[in-house]
Amino acid sequence: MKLYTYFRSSAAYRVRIALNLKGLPYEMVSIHLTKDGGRQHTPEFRAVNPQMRVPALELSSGEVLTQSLAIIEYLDEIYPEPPLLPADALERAKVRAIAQTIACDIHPLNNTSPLRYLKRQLKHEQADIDAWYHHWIIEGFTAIEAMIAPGPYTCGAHVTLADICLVPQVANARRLNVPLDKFPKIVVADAACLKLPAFDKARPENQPDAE
Ligand SMILES: N[C@@H](CCC(=O)N[C@@H](CS)C(=O)NCC(=O)O)C(=O)O
Repeated sequence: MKLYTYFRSSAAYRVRIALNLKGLPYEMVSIHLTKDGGRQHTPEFRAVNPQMRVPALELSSGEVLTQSLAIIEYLDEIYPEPPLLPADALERAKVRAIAQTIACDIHPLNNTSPLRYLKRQLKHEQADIDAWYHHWIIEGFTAIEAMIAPGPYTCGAHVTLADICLVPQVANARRLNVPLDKFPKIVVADAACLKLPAFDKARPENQPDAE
């Protein structure tokens, strides 16, 4: 499989973790999201993903999957071990609720394109944009802190899709100096995950394209 990725992309980070947890080999193609105005906009990459975003996962059949959660759920269905979603429907809904709080409610507001739009089109100052970034992470993390089950991981004793989404979002928060002292359960779950080789190998700083 071929993963179109970028070291700093938290959505690609999610897929790297899932592939590592499943023990699946993959080749990485780095798409630099800022150089030359963003190489995700080249015609070559647009042919891979019409949305011009990473991640995209090219399967050995040549089929290309996009959207990190769709990719991860596909991998979980085709390669069921270890499972990334609980067998119980209620527990599964709780895992998806945390994953979607991050992937649907926090991350889209702090993503490269909306931030670029705030700056270039709406002419906001960098300080306002940073405040916006902090605000949506703090609001989302406040909800997640109340949703976290007794650990060590976000939803209990097993790593799930919720952890796969949480760890990259915490990395973004740290990179932008969002204070995490009000989120002790998030910090503990993040630390537990990062002790696992599958998470550690997927960290931005451990990628071949890291800067
Ligand atoms: N919902 C998508 C988000 C994908 C996404 O927005 N990726 C970002 C990097 S984290 C990107 O490629 N941004 C490029 C851009 O916005 O131009 C997913 O989960 O895969």
